[in-house]
Formats: sequence, C-alpha cells, structure tokens
Amino acid sequence: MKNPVRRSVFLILIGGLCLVSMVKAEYSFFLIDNFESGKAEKWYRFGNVAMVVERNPSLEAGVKDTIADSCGDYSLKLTGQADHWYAGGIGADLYADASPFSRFQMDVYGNGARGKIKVEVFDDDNKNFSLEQDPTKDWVATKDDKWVAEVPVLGKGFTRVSIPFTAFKLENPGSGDGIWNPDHKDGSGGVLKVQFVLLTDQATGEVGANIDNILLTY
Ligand SMILES: [Ca+2]
Ligand SMILES: [Ca+2]
Ligand SMILES: [Ca+2]
Repeated sequence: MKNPVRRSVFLILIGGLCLVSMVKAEYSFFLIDNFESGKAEKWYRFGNVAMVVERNPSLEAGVKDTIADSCGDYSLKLTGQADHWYAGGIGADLYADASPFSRFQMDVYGNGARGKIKVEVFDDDNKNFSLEQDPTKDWVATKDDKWVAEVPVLGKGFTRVSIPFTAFKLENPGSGDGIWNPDHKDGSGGVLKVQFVLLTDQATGEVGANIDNILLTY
C-alpha cells in the first residue's frame, strides 16, 4: 500500500474496527445471576447443600477492592456437609446460545472451610432442549456432553475466577458428540444448564463459599 492517504484511511478503518470490537467485548456478556434481586429463585438444589442469598460478606470483613465492589449488596451463600468428599450442589437452567462467548466467570468468597467448587455445564447434543439423565447411574448425562472444571475455594475475600471453555474437561465421553457446541444450530438448546458441586479436602466435613457475578463472557 504505497499511497500514504490510502494507507492512513486503511489504518483508521482498522483502528475503528478494533475499537468497536473492544467496546463490544467489554460490555457484552451473558449474566447468569448476580443475586441483586435478593432471591435465588432460578437455582435448584441437590444433595446436602443449603443456599441462602445474604448481604455481601465483604462488607462485614471490611475488604475493599474492585471485585468486592462489583459484587454489590448480595451474593449466594452455599454451605454443605460432605460425605466422601461430596456435599451436593445447586444448578440453574440456561438454554443459552453461548457461541459468542469464550469463558465462564464467577466470583468466589471462601468462608474458611477449604474445599472446591466443581463447575459443570451441559451442551445439548440431541437437540431437544432437555438434559437426559440416568437416575440409576448417579444421574449421568446420557445424550448430551457434560463439561467440568474445578475451582479452589480460597480464604476470605472475593476471588474472580475466569475459566476458558477450552479448559473444561469432558466427563461423560460417548454420551454426546464430545464437541463443545453451545450454539442454537438445528434446534439445539445450547448450554442447557450450569451446576456447582461442593467438594471438601477431607473425606467428611463442612464446605462452604459465597458465589456472585456468575456469567459467560468473551
Ligand atoms: Ca451480587
Ligand atoms: Ca438433550
Ligand atoms: Ca456437544
């Protein structure tokens, strides 16, 4: 591109496109829940886990940082009693077209009882907006892919956890197509649901955490 005028017009165009995409990326996300409604209506519970929306614990801990500020007034408190490292968990139906996004993000506040949160997402492979599970085999997903990633529960204060979709591992090979395809193509329900399972570091014991700002983003 020898002509300097054409070259600068080209560069301005490219710069403008970058700016537009940056602005779009910064403000575009799919919010699953930030609990500012004060309710946890969209969440179901399973196993030995209790949940309650409570005032942001950072306010009580006197922690002041940008992540804590972005958590607003409310977050969801999860507590569980584990048996064989497993306490139970919560989940929400999404039916989301997550194809514009590349990562899962949430804020986690540890309460001192150490453990892990296993994040589970399911993409619809037999295109029926439904998750088929086998109740006789620990509710394993039989037709759709189940993708999992583990998040450590750290000490007090909110930690922002951002997991690229590429870091999720397939837990039920042979059930779905084994491909991360979270779109709505051909009548697929996309990402059917997200679940959080509480796990402890010891075989038995308490585990708990607050979670907030759960979303899909770029
Ligand atoms: Ca919040
Ligand atoms: Ca299905
Ligand atoms: Ca799939």
